[in-house]
Amino acid sequence: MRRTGALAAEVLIAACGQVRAGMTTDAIDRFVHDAAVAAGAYPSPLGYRGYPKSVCTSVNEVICHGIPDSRRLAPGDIVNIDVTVYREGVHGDTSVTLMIGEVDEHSRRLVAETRVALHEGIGAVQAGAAVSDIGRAIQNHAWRHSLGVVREFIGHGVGTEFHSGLQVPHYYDRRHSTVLGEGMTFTIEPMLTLGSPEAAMWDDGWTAVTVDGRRTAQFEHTLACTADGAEILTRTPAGECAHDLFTEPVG
Ligand code: EYF
Ligand code: CO
Repeated sequence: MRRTGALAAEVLIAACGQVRAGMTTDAIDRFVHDAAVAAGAYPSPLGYRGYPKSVCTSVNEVICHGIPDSRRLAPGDIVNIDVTVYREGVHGDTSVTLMIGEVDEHSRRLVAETRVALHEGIGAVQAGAAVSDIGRAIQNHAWRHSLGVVREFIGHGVGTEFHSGLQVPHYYDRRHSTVLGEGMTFTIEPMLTLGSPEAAMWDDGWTAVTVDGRRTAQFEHTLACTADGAEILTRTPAGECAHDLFTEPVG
C-alpha cells in the first residue's frame, strides 16, 4: 500500500505539472493513462463499473466522476484530478483541486478550506476512534467557513479492492460507529461546496454536479490507521504530494 500509494502521488504530481489553460481534460486522461502503464500499474477507474476513462476530471460545478473529454480548461476554472492506480495487488487513490490562472476569491477560499478540511478529517484518525469522528471534524470545519458538505459521495475502504466495505462519510452521522483499528486503509475525500451540497446527475449517468451550479472542490488521500494517528500513504518517498505543491494557480 505504501509503494502503490507513492506511485499514485507521483502520477498525480506529474499530471498536475502538465496542466495549463487551453489543455483538454482528454489530454490529462492520456497523460495519466500512459504514466500509470509506464510504471507497471493499471489505471483503476478504466472499466470500473463501466467507467470509460483512466482518471476523473471534475471542473467547477462538477462534484466528482467528471469524464475527460474535449473540453478545454480556461483561466478561472478549478479542476479536480482524481488518480487511482493498481499495482502489486493493491490500489492507491488520491486527488487534488487545481486552480487555472486567475481564479475568483470565493473559489480560492473554497479550494483552500477543502484542503484544510481533509486534514481536519485526517487528524481525527487513530485506532479506537469512530469513523463518525472523521465526518464530524470535516463538517465542523466546513460549516465554520459557511461551506456545504456533499453527502451523496463518501470516502471508502481501499486495498486489494478499489472500494471495500468501509464507508467514510464527510458529515457527522453517529450511526457510523465502526471503530478504527491499526492497519485499516481507507480514503478521506471531502467534497465541499460554495452553495447547496445537493447533487444531481448528468444524463451520462456518471457526472455528479451541484444542483445550483455553484462550485465545489475536493481533496483526497489514502490513509492507514495507526495506534496514534494516520499515515498518509499517497505521498512520494520524499513526502511530497500535489496538495502541497500546487497551492497556487497553474497555467
Ligand atoms: C456515478 C463509479 C462512478 N468511483 C469512485 C466509478 O473513489 C473514487 N475516487 O476517489 C472513485 C473514482 C471512480 C469511480 C472512477 C469511476 N468510478 C461507480 C459508480 C458510480 C459512479 O458515478
Ligand atoms: Co476514492
